[in-house]
Amino acid sequence: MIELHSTPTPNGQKVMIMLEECGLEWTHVDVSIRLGQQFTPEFLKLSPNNKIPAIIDKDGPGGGDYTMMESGAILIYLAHKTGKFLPEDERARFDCLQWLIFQMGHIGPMFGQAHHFNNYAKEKIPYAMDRYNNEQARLYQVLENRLGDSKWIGCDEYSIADMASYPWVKGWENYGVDEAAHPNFMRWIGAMEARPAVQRNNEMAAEIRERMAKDAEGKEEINIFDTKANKDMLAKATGG
Ligand SMILES: N[C@@H](CCC(=O)N[C@@H](CS)C(=O)NCC(=O)O)C(=O)O
Repeated sequence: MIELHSTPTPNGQKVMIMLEECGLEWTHVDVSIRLGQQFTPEFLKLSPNNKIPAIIDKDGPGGGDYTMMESGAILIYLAHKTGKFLPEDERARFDCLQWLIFQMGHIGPMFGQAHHFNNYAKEKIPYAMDRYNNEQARLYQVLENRLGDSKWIGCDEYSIADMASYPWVKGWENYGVDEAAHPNFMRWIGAMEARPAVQRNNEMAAEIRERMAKDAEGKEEINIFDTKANKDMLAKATGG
C-alpha cells in the first residue's frame, strides 16, 4: 500500500498517473497547501522541503515504511519497484531519465513561474511575464521537436518521462499554443489522453480538488507566495 500525501497539482498528478498505470494499491492523503498543511511537523518528516507530493510506501525496501519527497525521484522509485515504465535497455533508460530531468529542471520551474507572474503576482511585471511566457513557449517547441524524432518523450516506449510532463502541458489550449504548428505534440497529447490511467487521473484530480475546496471552506488560508512567512513557518515547525 502506498500513501500519496499530496494535492492534485501537476507534480501531484504525475505520481497519481504512475500509481494508476502500475495498478498499485494506493490512497490519497489530502495535504492542503492553501491551508498550510505542508508546514505540519508530521508532513515535514515526509517532505523536509515543505512541498507536495510525498509518499509512504508501507512495503518499502527491506520491508516496512519508506518515505520519499520529490516527484521525479518518486517516479524513478516506483518504476524500480514495479519494473515498469523505465526501460531496461541502457540507452533507452538514460534517454528516459534525461527527459524526466528536463521536465523537473525546466518545464516545472518555468511553467510554475509563468503561472505565478501571469496570475498571482501582486504587480504585473512585463519583464517577468515575458521571460517566463517566452520560456514556456520555447519548451513547447522543444517537446514538439523531440516528438518529431521519438514516438514518446523519453524513448520509443511510453515511460515516466511522459507521465511527468503531461500534467504540466495538458493545458496547452490556455497557453496560446498553436495546434497547427505543433503536430507532433498534438499526436502525443491524443495518445496520452487515450490511456485509461491518464483519464482516471484527470477525473480523480477534479474530484480531489472539489473535496479539498469543500474542506477548506471557512478555514483560514496562508499566502504561499509570501516567502518570508514560509521561511518563518518552516523554522517554527522545526524548532529553528
Ligand atoms: N521539485 C518538487 C516541486 C514540488 C512543488 O513545488 N510542490 C508545490 C505544489 S506543486 C508545493 O508543495 N508548494 C507548497 C509550498 O511552496 O509551500 C517536486 O517535483 O516534487
